[in-house]
Amino acid sequence: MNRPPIALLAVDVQRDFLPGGSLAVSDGDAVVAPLRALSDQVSLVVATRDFHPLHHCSFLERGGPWPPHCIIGTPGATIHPDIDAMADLIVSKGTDPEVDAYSGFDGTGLAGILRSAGVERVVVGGLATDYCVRATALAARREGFETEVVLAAVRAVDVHAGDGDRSVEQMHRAGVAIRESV
Ligand code: VGL
Ligand code: ZN
Repeated sequence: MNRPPIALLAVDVQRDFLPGGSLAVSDGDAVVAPLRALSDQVSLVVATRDFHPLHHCSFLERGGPWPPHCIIGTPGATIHPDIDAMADLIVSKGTDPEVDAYSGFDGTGLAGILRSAGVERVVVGGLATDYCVRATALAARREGFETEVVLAAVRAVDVHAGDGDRSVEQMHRAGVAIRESV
């Protein structure tokens, strides 16, 4: 018997989260090379994207915490070309103007898709450690997948100093395996 397929979840590697973007994560482009290397270790690559309509409820103008970002149809929403090229599947989240979604499992059907493909284990990287990576990894674990986060392949927003490190601790306590490098 072949071993069950492993999926890489490349979270929100989009122009607005990369240096120069509207919600740039510092050193965010450092995740691309490790994600490319990880893609060679899995049989399925899923890219998630934050995909908001104009005037999304998470934007400052609506009393939300964030500047406008990843607006559908704008360059800022586009996935980094290297990640786009290796993705077998792209899932969009945060598309409802009235609901924010940090997890790639939130309203996307991703858990069912992975189970249908026989996936039991997921490897998670991307942006940002303290928001969408954290939410996606915790949801994967909750959905029953063996879940691993690769530190070389994530970067944090760190609105408050230490947010990224605290998120890693929280994921670890929730049963997510933490791997340092590819
Ligand atoms: C994210 C802030 C707002 C993320 C998405 O992808 O981590 N962060 N929307
Ligand atoms: Zn967002």
